[in-house]
Amino acid sequence: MQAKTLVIIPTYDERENVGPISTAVHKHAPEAHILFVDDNSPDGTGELLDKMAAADDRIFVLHGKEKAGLGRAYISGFKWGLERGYDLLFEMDADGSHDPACIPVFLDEASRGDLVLGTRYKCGIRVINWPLNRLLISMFAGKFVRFVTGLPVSDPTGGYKCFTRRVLESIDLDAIRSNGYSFQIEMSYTAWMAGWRIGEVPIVFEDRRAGYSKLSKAIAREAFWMVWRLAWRNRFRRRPRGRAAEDWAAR
Ligand SMILES: Nc1nc2c(ncn2[C@@H]2O[C@H](COP(=O)(O)OP(=O)(O)OP(=O)(O)O)[C@@H](O)[C@H]2O)c(=O)[nH]1
Ligand SMILES: [Mg+2]
Repeated sequence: MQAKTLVIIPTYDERENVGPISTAVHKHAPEAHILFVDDNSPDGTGELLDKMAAADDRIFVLHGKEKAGLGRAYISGFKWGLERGYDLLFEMDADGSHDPACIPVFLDEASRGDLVLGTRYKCGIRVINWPLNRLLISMFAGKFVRFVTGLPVSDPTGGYKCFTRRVLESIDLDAIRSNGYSFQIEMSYTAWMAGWRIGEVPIVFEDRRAGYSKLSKAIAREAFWMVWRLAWRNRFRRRPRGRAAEDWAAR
């Protein structure tokens, strides 16, 4: 039987992007359901999503009251998906940076692993249309996360990923505190520390086609401090603990 798949897409002012992204998801994964989590976007994305959901029974929308950050949007999306019995829960940006053509590759890897991360930086660099300074910051941030926490992945700030249900069920979602890039790091780090097997698949990342970036200095600052906080939480231990460590070694 095919795994019940949910693609969660947070949106804030993504009016031009939500139509094309849902068409592309269904082109490559016709049976997947899509859950948009919109934070009352001033540009009317929420109303457009309601129309799309009314026209296609594979599309769903959650509405937040105000811009509460990417992390909060995903946490409410995960809870929604777990309550409704999905087996695989994807994270994907709305802006076209995460190519839905990769979904089948994630699905294949998820049949062997517990958490699958899209990576821009393993076996080469696959980032299109980013200014050099942004690329260097992103690559350096990845190295920094690995250096401080030991998390053995090549692109820990990436936001294109696929969780199996068991991983999300094992995580106390209400205890996940971070919101911006550090949300991606905190989720993967928490899964890894719990002993889950992490797989990586190569993705090509393209800068957003339309709309504007919501990245801010505050988000970068949050990520810097969160990395230290995560490492401290486990007293700078660099591998999963207890039974989890045995599970990890056995894999
Ligand atoms: N619901 C919700 N979605 C958000 C929020 N902030 C960002 N998003 C969405 O999260 C995704 C990633 O945000 P982006 O602004 O693309 O961040 P980024 O990919 O790091 O930066 P750019 O690609 O340069 O814009 C997009 O789909 C955004 O619309 C938020 O506060 N609430
Ligand atoms: Mg983006």
